[in-house]
Amino acid sequence: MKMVTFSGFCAGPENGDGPKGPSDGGSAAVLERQVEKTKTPPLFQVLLLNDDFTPMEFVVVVLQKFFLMDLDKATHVMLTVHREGRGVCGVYTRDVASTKVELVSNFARMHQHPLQCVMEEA
Ligand code: TYC
Repeated sequence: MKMVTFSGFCAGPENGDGPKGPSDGGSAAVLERQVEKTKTPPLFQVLLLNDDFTPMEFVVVVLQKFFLMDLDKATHVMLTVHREGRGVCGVYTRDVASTKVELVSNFARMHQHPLQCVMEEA
């Protein structure tokens, strides 16, 4: 969405010393046109990657705990990752996505699983 605003500035010599305009007896007007561009922030997918060692049950717990999925949804996403190599857990702004990646990675490391969680622009 683009917004256009005008900031008007009018000045004129109050004591009559300044330059005189051709028709207004000495006042000057400046109009500035400003175009404000509002950009929507980029979104990032958070993904889990498959590996051969992380237990399926652990991945389901991760999806429930950090991505607020119910058991059915978490099982479905886990099986997608298992079969296809990767799967989307959610789409977030940069900071939220980055925090999820950190939390999941730390949780997996804490439990000594090699589970990889990454983010990429949507
Ligand atoms: N492939 C793992 C297994 O057979 C399960 C798994 C699923 C691991 C998803 C990681 O992101 C993952 N135990």
